[in-house]
Amino acid sequence: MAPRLTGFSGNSRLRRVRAAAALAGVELEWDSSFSMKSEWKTEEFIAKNPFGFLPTLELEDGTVLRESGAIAEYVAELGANSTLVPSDAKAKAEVHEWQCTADQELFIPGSLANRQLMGVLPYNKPNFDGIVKKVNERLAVIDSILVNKTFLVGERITLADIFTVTALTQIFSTIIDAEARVKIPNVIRYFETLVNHPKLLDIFNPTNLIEKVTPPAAPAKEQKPKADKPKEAKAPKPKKEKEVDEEEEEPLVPAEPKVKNPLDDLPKSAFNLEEWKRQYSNLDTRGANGSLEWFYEKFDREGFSIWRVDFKYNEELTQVFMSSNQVGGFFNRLEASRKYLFGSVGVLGKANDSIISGAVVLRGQDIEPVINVAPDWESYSYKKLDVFNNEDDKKFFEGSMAWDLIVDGKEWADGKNFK
Ligand SMILES: N[C@@H](CCC(=O)N[C@@H](CS)C(=O)NCC(=O)O)C(=O)O
Repeated sequence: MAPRLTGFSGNSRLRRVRAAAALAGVELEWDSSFSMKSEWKTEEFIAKNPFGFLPTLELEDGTVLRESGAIAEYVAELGANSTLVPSDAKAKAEVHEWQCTADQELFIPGSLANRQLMGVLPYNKPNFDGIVKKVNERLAVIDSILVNKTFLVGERITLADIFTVTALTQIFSTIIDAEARVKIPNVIRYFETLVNHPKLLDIFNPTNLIEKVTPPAAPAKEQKPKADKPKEAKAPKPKKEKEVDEEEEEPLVPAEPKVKNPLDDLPKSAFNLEEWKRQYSNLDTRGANGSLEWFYEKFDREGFSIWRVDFKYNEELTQVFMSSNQVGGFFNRLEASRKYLFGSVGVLGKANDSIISGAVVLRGQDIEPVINVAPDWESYSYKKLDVFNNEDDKKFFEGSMAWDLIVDGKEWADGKNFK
């Protein structure tokens, strides 16, 4: 049985292993339909791979190898006559050098900066620009090394090239745009040679190089030195307090509000949001005795409202799992409104042709006091739904709740709940 590779297609770390296998002539079993949506973090999987990261390679004797670099190395050495890992100790160390450079100097900083673009980490312009500057400086060094070289170590492709090209695909598709790439012509020539290698063509294409880095449209507030005035507790608040908010540090998960929330002063409601969250988690969504049936029976239209949520910048979305992480980040930043909010938001469509859309149920009739605790709330548009009188609104709401929503032919691919 061929070793079984598990990982997301289009992921640079997975490509690293597949490229090593393709060049070394090693057959791997790999399910190309595997995606972030797949139910992979099972108890059984975590027992074998406690870090829970992908890719992994499961061998015939049950061993599960992790770390894409180590897996690529193992696969490269399985190949008969493979020259991907030189036998000479010095050349082998040089290959390792490049593995470290690719990971530590390009891939990891690139991923940290990209997480800021995706909203998984708070966007902080000086920090983002600082990382991109460092990465560009390193690319300039690599460019000078490649002036007279086709490959990085010796005269043939080695793992050094596979590690480097996978880091390049990652940063070129996220934080290093066309304007930066023209400054490194030798790196680009090298990159083109590798991604168009006949054995690698299928693995690396499409490369999805970005034209221009676009900072988040409504950037999360940058961290500024604290003002002298005493810090106010973070809580949903009316618009006018925004300037105060700008001066606060923004933790990834905001602290519990310590002041009384105006939403607590609304007339008491018989609809229990916490109970709805339990019903939704425990019952099938649709059908007789499903959670939607419960919802329609108990919902209080005066005390709560239902809203459609749409990301405003869908054209910037790339991989489905990255967009799904973005929704997760948005939900994390709504922590302070947990008592007043329930949400079911998904990524619909496929890589490079997707949208983020879904529905939320919240306390009161106005969305802003509940949602504006998330610094990026203005990156989404909101429309109140009337699920009791409007069939389209009802269909949309139910599709969002049941995770089978289709919008303009785009099917629900992955989703997150805020509970
Ligand atoms: N150093 C590891 C990193 C693995 C990693 O971060 N994998 C990501 C996908 S790129 C993952 O599994 N993310 C899922 C999660 O964090 O739950 C490697 O190169 O294999």
